[in-house]
Amino acid sequence: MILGILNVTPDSFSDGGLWANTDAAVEHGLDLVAQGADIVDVGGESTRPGAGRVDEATERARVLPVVRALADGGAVVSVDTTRAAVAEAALNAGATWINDVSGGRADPAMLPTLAAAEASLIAMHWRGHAREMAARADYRDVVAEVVDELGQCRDAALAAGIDPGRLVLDPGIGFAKTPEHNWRLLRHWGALDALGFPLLLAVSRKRFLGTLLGSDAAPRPPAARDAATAALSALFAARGVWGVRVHDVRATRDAVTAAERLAEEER
Ligand code: PMM
Repeated sequence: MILGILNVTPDSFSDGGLWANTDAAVEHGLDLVAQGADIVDVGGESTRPGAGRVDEATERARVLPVVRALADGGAVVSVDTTRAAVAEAALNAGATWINDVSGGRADPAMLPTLAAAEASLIAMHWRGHAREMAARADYRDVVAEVVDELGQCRDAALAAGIDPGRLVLDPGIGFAKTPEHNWRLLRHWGALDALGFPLLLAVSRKRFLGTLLGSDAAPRPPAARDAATAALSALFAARGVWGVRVHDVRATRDAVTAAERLAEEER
């Protein structure tokens, strides 16, 4: 599955401000579908490291009209939110997926709300909101701790009544993690299979790719990280990851198609 990213925000790290008005956002979302996105992931609150929270009314005003128009246009829509009330309104407006970067932890009403609505959930590994997360990038064994903490998220989601067939897990690359933590998680991705659920890889344009392609002091700018994003997405698609979440859908769709064709030949 390819999730195409649609940030309806003025301040997201790579596409902030580009799709901040409803018409531009809807047009871009439909374009992502035309480029090969299976799901359009609409976000109204930036989770970039250090970002402040937006209030609920602003988040709703950004997201809901876009969700409604995309769903009316036939797109499968996911909403990237940590607020249960925004999730509920988005589901009523036609979204079928909620992508919660806090894995249900930020808002205690989230998991019961999604269970009642029979929504599908992407639950990400999380250690705190954007302001706090850099200070929490502290692990003895990042792989074991992420597996353990994400397992607790999975258990909470199932205990709340979320259908196991509607749950996807994501280790949260770049969230409370240094570049070294991210690379370790990617290297030991197989350990996440022990969680027993489909997995999402979300590396698109992230800073650890910028520092890889440039330097710590002068990272490659976000929009010039798409080839590296497509390469990792293709490698992980060939290994059977459930989905990838990307900004540049066209490049990733082509890369994934070629990688899967080769994987088919090898079977
Ligand atoms: N990263 C961002 C936003 N939402 N959702 C999931 N499930 N996983 C992620 O890694 C993730 C996310 C930050 O990137 P963006 O600002 O480009 O959307």
